[in-house]
Amino acid sequence: MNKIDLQKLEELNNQHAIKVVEEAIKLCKPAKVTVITDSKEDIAYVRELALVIGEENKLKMEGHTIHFDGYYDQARDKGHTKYLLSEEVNWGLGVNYIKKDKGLKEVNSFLDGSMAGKEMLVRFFSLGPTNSMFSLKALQITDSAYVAHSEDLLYRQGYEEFKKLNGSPDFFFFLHSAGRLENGVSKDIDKRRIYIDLDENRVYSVNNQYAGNSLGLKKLAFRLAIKKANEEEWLAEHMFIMGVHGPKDRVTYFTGAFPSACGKTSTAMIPGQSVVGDDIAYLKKINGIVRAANVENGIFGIIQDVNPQDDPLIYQALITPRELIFSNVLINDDIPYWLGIGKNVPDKGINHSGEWFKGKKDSEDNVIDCSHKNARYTIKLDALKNIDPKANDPSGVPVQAIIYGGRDSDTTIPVVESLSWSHGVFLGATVESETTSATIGAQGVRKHNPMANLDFISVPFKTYIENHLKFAQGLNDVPKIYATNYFLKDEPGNYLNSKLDKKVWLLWAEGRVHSEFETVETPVGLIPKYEDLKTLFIRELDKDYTEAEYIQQFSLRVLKYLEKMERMSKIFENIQMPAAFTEELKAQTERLRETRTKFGEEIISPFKFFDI
Ligand code: SPV
Ligand code: MN
Repeated sequence: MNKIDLQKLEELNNQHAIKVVEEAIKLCKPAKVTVITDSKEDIAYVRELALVIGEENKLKMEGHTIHFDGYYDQARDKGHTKYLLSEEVNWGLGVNYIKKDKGLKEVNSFLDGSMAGKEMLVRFFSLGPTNSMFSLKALQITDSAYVAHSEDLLYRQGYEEFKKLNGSPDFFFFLHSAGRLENGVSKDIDKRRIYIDLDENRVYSVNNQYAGNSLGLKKLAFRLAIKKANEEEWLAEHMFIMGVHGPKDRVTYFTGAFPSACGKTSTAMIPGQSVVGDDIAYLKKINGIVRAANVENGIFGIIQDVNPQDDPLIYQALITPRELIFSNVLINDDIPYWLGIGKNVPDKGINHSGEWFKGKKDSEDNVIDCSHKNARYTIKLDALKNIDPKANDPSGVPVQAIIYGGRDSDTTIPVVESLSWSHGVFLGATVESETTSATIGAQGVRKHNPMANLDFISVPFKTYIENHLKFAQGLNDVPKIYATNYFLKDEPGNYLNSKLDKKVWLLWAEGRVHSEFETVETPVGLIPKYEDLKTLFIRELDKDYTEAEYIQQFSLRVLKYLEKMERMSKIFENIQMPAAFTEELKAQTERLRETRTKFGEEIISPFKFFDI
């Protein structure tokens, strides 16, 4: 490390940070170490470096670059993402772990000399807004300028924030090496490892580049944050934050957790609303109300089906000059194309498989699409016209409602309000999503994904749910909780709702927060009244919503719901759960059984609950 870089590090006055960097240097043996501050020059240096070392290439439009991840490095590697633990644990929903000494030995052996001949970048970030009680500090060490550049777009600068630590070792740190590169991509994918050390607030990641694996600040810091949140009694959640715009300029903030392909981004981007964040939120109780802050400052979004029709605001951001990284799309004549772009795609070019032509197959005889299904764009949040004015507010935004969104074709109604906070936690903890053609494996299989957080919960499931249950205590204003399902189908398999209908569910929920609509109580929660939906459909979508549609969509499919409760009972029978949760499951099942007996029907019209 040269004098200037050393000085930058020493100016932080943080012995722990110095020690972490020194140890990383000793282990990875880089040819050069560069410390990046919050200065424009330093940040520009990283951007340039990504081009110089070929991890990114310039595209035709000003500021746009393309990065490719290896053909087998296109998504989070769940199998090789493990917790380093000193003893075997049972967290309830399964945990991928490795004995700490064994795991450390292995990952250290892969990191040993991994930066030989390469440049190590040392970067400081803030998770959450700066100058804020939400802010957690994070130190990223990487030999990937793509990783460091992506984090520039996605997170707030934290060099100055680190100074405010006053020497405290209370920060997360991430050591990443892309390992040996071939054509700009990680070569030793069989040695890809992501090992999380919860005790030391550190994560090691090696031989990979895909952001979900490589960027410490994203899903790796998220796991460390969940543990911290549980200890300190706040929530770290896989949630968007949005402003829902009700009548007369009223803005009501919602957070929402949806497993992939359940409508998370499309909800956050509903026309007329504003976005605070699209992936990870920290929620804290401040003076009796829940406030939430976006952990990030940018979007690492799925690009498939972003087109002028379905996603006009994101599309607009992607076709105008700005700092933007495309990953794993098709490049032809320095112009990016992707699946569902809404225009003709050339039949050749370069993509994540190298030279690509229409009909190209991989070594397992699978046809390679023009772009990967998980191809992405990385932009700053302020690239979007619908960014909420409070997106960077150090005190976050007040949260008045939480949505849990699942995906199933034959059971759950489009929108329901929970009967209570603990019933709402139950709704979140029992979210299921059916696999689609966009996911790997068989289609139509239901996967249980509590709070859309299954992959990231880093504490025993009981503890995680207890923390949620407790969170409402001491609040003056308890957020309402909703469950949505945008994917209900009729017998022949047609969707019962159009893509636009979710706007009505959302605005109904917004109105409920302000006591504008009455509800009908059913065994599964509070549902909207027909008249209110009819008014909202006309007001918001200029659409005539018929009584027949209401009956079809909001009928209680009681047998199907009972089947879901059976699936849940099976899952939870072997897990120690908080009594309040077990009660909710029992009570829910009881209410469904009684209703079935009382009406003697399998599908019960919502109108039948009106007179109870
Ligand atoms: C997700 O998969 O939930 C993402 C993308 O947000 S990743 O960075 O891979 O986690
Ligand atoms: Mn995510």
